[in-house]
Amino acid sequence: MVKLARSSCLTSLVLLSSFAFAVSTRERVPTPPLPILPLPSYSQLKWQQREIIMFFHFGVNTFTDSEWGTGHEDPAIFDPVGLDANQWVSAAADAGISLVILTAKHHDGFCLWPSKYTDHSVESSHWKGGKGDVVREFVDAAKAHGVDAGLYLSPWDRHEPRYGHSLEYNEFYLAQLQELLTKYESVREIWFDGAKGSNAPNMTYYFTEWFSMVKELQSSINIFSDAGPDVRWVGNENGSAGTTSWATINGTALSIGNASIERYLSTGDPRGTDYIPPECDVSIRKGWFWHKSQSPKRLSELLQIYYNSVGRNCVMLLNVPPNTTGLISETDVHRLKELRNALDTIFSVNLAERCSVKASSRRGGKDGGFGPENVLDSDHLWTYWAPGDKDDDKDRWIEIRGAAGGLRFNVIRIQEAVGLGQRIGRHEIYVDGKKVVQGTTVGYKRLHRLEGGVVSGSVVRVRITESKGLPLVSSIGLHLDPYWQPKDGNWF
Ligand code: FUL
Repeated sequence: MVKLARSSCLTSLVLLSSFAFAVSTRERVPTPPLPILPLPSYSQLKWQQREIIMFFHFGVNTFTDSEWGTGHEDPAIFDPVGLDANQWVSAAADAGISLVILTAKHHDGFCLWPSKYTDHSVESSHWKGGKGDVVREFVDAAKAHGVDAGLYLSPWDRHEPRYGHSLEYNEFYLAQLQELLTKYESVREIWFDGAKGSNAPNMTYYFTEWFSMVKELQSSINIFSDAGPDVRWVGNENGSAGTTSWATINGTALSIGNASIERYLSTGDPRGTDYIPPECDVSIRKGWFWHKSQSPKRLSELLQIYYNSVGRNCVMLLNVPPNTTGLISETDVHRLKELRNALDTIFSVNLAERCSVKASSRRGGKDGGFGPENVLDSDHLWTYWAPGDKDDDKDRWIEIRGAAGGLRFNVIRIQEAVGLGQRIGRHEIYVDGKKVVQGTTVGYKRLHRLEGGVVSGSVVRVRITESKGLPLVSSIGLHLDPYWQPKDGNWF
């Protein structure tokens, strides 16, 4: 017995050591490089990929032809007899938009849902005999169209007498927040607007309590405010981020409603310790609310806004206000369709797809999985070109090679694998050896609409001249934008 046990012991030793040998000689699969912190959260990544989202400003201002209500409006004026939230959401869905945000309460304090904490709401209006609920109709329509819903709840409330009494008002505001975030199922973005009139009473908002409560009640929500914590304001309302646009920023340097940080908000900070990407809020018309006298911006202006927001690592939040009937005006629906058609025309064809691609080096060698061909696949986040560790950081490049003179384009798109951290600080682009772009950040998406118009060539080289660690490029596109005629000028 003893002998037998010894020999089986020996056999297992031999087996174990040959297994260990097999493990140690197995070829190592190259791994992704270490992420560079801070990283986006799952919800932030999802938000970023939406690219364009939509705002609906609607309330008593729609009926008084104003932008900031006084708080003394008679609820009886609110009577959108033909209100159809399905028409709003279908206009958004047809434009390819996957998240819509409604002003549940603007600065005038009038609530579009029957809040039990105030009588200044739809319940006191004539609309549907006081039995209506715009927020309910809005979230139901969004759900029916497979679109996500978000809500705006103005902190500044010109109707509520508790405003100016910090504790009482914060309790009231938190009560309304709880109502909205428990009654209307899943809410994907909540908008805390920092705006308030210069003569408004002093108020301390209890942001820490607000934000904690929001996260407690909604698991996949992004909180927007001037300072985040998930999405930050871009610092202006014209839909334009800085040409340098970091998603990273120092959260501790930010405060809500502080005009002196507007530039910092628009550029972000390469040394920022927090990942809080910018959102560009802008209206399709001059005002946020519907006014009979206003009409939608031209298509060329909307395209410019797209390039200056989505093309600069931001999400574009486009406001399209319902009118007094309770519908999105036909002119605006038409403009949205034009915008979608134009974006599809420009970006559905990537001329680089027909080309070969080459790079200065690649992580893990030929079959390492990080080759330059990854920039031409349809995954714009998790497959990417990574240069080798030993590549000279002064000369990291990736090249698209077409037939001689065979490429004609006027837009270059570059995307970074931001899931591993935003890294690129400077880049240059050459066409057949001639520099056509001198750029800074890339981020989730960088679009360069060439100032000189259409270029023809065969080799497009993107050089990464500054990066935090290895640059990781997830996608490159060469596009032809027929709407871009820079020589005609006068675009904005
Ligand atoms: C601003 C507000 O004062 C405007 O009325 C609008 O709601 C815009 C989105 O934010 O700060």
